[in-house]
Amino acid sequence: MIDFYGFNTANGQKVAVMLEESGLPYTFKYLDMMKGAHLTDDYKRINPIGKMPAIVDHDGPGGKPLALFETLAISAYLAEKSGKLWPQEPLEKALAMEWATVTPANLNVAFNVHFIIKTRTKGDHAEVTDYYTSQVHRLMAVFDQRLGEAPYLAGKTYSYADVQLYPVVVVSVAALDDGLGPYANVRAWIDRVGARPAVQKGMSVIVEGTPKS
Ligand SMILES: N[C@@H](CCC(=O)N[C@@H](CS)C(=O)NCC(=O)O)C(=O)O
Repeated sequence: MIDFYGFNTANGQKVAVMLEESGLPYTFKYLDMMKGAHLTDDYKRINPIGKMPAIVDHDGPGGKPLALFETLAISAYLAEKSGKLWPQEPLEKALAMEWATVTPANLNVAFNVHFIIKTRTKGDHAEVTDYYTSQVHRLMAVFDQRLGEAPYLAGKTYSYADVQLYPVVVVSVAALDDGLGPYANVRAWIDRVGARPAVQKGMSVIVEGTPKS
C-alpha cells in the first residue's frame, strides 16, 4: 500500500494521475498546506525539503518502506514499479526521462515565478515578469513542436513524461494571455491525454479527498 500526501495543485495532481494510471493500491492523505502541514517535523521525515507531494510505499524495494519526494522521482518510481507508462524501448525510455525532466526543471519554475510575482509581491517587477513570461512561451513552443513530431513526449508511447506536463498545462494555462491559442499540438495532446479515464480520475482525487470545511 502507498500513502500519498497531497494538496490540490498541479504537482499534487501529477502524482494522483500517476497513481491512477499505475493501478497500484494507495491511500490519499490530505496535507493541509494552508495550515502548514508540509512544514511539520513529522512530514519533513518523509520530505525533508517540506514540499508537497510525497509518497510512502510500505512495500518498497526489498519489502521495506520507502519515503519518496519530488514529482519526477515519484512518477518514474511508480512507472517502473507498475510497468505502466514506462517505455521499454531504449530510445523512448531515454526520451521519456528527458522530456519528463523539462517540466519540473523549467516549465514549473517559470510558471511559479510568474504566479508568485503576481500574487505575493508589491511594486514593479516588470523585467522579471517579462523574463519568465518569455521562458514560459519558449518552453511551450518547444513542447508544441515536440507534440507535432510525435503523439506523446517520448514518441509513440504514452509515458510518465506526459503526466509530468499535463496538470501543469491544464492548471497554469490561465496565466497565459492567449491561453493555448498558439499551441495547437499541445491542445490536441491535451484532448488525447485528458480522454483517459485514469487521468480524469487522478485530476479529481485530491478535491474529492479534501475535507469540506
Ligand atoms: N520540485 C518539486 C516542487 C514541489 C513544490 O514546489 N510544491 C509546492 C506546492 S505545488 C510546495 O510544496 N510549496 C510549499 C513551499 O515551498 O513551502 C516537485 O516536483 O515535487
